[in-house]
Amino acid sequence: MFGRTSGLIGLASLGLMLGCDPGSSPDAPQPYVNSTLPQGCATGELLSPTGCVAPKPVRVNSVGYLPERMKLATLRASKAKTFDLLDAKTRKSVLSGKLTASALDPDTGESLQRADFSSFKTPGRYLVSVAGVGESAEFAIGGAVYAEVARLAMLGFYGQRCGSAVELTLGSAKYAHAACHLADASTELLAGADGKSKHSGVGGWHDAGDYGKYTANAAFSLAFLLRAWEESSAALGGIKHIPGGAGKLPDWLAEAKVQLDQLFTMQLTDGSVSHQIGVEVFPAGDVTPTSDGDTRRFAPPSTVATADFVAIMAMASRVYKPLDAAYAGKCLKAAEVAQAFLDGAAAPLRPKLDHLGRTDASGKVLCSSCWFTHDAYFSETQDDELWAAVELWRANHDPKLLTRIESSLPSSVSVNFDWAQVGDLALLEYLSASDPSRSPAAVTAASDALVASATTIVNNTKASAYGRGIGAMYYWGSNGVLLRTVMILRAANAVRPTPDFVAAESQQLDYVLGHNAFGRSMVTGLGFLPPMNPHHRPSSGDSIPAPWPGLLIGGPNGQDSSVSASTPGLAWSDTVGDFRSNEVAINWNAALAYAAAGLLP
Ligand code: 9MR
Ligand code: ZN
Repeated sequence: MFGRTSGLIGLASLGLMLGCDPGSSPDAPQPYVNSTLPQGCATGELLSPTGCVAPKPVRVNSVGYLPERMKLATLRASKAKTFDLLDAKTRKSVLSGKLTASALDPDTGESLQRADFSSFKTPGRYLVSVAGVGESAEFAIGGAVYAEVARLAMLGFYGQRCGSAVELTLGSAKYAHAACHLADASTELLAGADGKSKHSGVGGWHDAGDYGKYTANAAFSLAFLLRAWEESSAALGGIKHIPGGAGKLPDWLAEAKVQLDQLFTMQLTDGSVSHQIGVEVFPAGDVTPTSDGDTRRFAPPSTVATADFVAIMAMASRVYKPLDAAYAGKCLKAAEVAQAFLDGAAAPLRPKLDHLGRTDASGKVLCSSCWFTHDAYFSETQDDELWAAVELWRANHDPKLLTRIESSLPSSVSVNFDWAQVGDLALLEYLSASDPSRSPAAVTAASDALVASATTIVNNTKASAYGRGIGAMYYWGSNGVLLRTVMILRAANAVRPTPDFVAAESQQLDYVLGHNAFGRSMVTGLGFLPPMNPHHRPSSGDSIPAPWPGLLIGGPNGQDSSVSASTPGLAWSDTVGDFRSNEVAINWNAALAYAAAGLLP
């Protein structure tokens, strides 16, 4: 009934095949220089939030390592045979070890040596030193190293808030914008009563470096935050990222509620859900949220958006119930109304976004691949309906729904799932339910699929120079895909506890925090040499040299980055025009928040 399509990594190229440049103005990437950035670092140095800094030859997780987990550092092949772990303050060696023999990393073409200091567990601040080569950035070893990662990831979401004033600080930098996009959104593309009525879509988060709001990606991102809360609520209660506090709810759930509240506004009178709020043509790269004056419109509804809405509202009803039963009830009702629409729909609704082409006076189409004509976050798969069914069943325990679900569960779990493979999320959510009415055979089959995927992730992690669970897959949003493997590993470990599943988890975070070919953190405002020029309009439009904090950039993209694809592991450039490797997006940040959440003390 729900069908299963694969879709795996065609995603990145899909946008290109459609002739679209999502993430930027449709016509061309818009490279430009933020003139407020201090220029002129010395050769060999890069700008960091604290000034010009030389990259370090020894690459580490520049935030830190948990005492009981793997601890790896990597350097270009050298004559050195040994390394030292130095106490950062005394600079005395606390551990000496052997470097591995050099080995070629095919992803980057670099020959590398590795230092393993996993056996050292004493909390403190350290660096890795290799005689004749140099040192790593400083990092911590400690039980709470991921607390700041989780807090910053949530601060990243806070900074993406739309429709309300936002003000946050990091160090001495103060980031702010007044309430934006208060006219959200025109209903002219909606049919019937919805097209005539005034309908406010204000609120939520900006999706990415653009200001669009997309139901499918909002729901997908929320699923990670809500699942994190269910798994780690005790620890997450201590994450305080909202300036001035959140009020009654814990900050984590208050942040998620900002987007859930906006999603209610996407639902139309017949229960269906608008695919997105967007513009015809993206504003220029340095337009701030409040100076973005283009008309924003509700897109017509889509099956994908409606099903994802059902799923996330049903999930939210479960998660918010203990804290706010009335809100939980409202969420469940909205989910049921949307599901009733889907049940009555004769055929899947595609978003039909292609009737808006800007024309000149003579009627010539000026922008044949306008943003709004692009099916952002649209996939032909029906696994969105499976995800909806699973979450609804977890809310209402309807046995008929369970029968349908169990006959439609995917037989495999993609190691690299993203917004277009929510069937994988459905399987994970099915397995996490404690409902005894599940068929033991279906549970076993789903567990086997999950464990097989986690085993592949472990094998990839072991084979990859930097411990990447998705190995050499480098495409649009690969950092998010990489961190999403943590959800598979964690879920697999819950059904079949396996030390390798646990060991591979933190290595994914190591990668985005500096244990990578660049030796740089890929989260703004965090760790060593973080991105300074993300494709993120609020960052480009303000006068602060460092970008808005807590945002994970998309990461190496050898398929369609502006950087050479022969060594895909190097295909990231910290330039504002490179939206294919250097944009930010809520589904990537959600994976970061989720991954860090499970590693808190
Ligand atoms: O994250 C999306 C990625 O998986 C797709 O390959 C890419 C092309 O379709 O689009 C990415 O999402 C972008 C979205 O379509 C529009 N806002 C910016 C998003 C991040 O680049
Ligand atoms: Zn806004």
